[in-house]
Amino acid sequence: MTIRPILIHPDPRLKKPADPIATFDDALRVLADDMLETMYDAPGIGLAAPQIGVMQRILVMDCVKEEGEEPQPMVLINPRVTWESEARNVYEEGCLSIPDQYAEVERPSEVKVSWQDLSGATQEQAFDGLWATCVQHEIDHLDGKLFIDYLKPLKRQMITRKMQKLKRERARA
Ligand code: K1U
Ligand code: ZN
Repeated sequence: MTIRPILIHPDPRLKKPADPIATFDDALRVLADDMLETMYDAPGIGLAAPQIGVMQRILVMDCVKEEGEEPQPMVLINPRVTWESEARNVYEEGCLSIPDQYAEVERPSEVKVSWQDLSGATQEQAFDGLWATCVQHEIDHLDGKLFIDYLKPLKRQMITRKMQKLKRERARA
């Protein structure tokens, strides 16, 4: 398994919709393993393939945060929201592609998601709480959308400028 570098905003690959996956082979299993290792190493609770520069519709997540609790890694391929609740939830979101920046985002508090697993079989499950927030944040990545796109333009601009500065500093180091 390999820890892959995570792209930092702004990057054109983070703004582009990813392509559906049609081939369920060993290369896809390697990609999923690498994404899980990259997510746990970061550390994060989710990761979408475009964040490591792979423009395919696959995401991983594990929202079990408590020490000592059994990890619950999930791999979702070609995921889509099939139902969303009218009830909304506000959560202070972060993003591995926008380090150290957090902002409140309002989303449906429950969603039903359909996806394919690594064997290509279709699965469907309802998510709530942090899992619901996370799966929506990750599906947004597959559609080229970032959590800062929900913010007022001034706040978004401020965060983008901070990230441009961070990238310049990292390039010099
Ligand atoms: O997609 C990503 O950039 C990962 C992101 C997912 C996410 C966080 C919060 C709300 C919605 C989606 C992260 O994992 S940021 C890091 C983070 O939240 C975290 C890290 C360590 C422990 C607990 C949480
Ligand atoms: Zn993110």
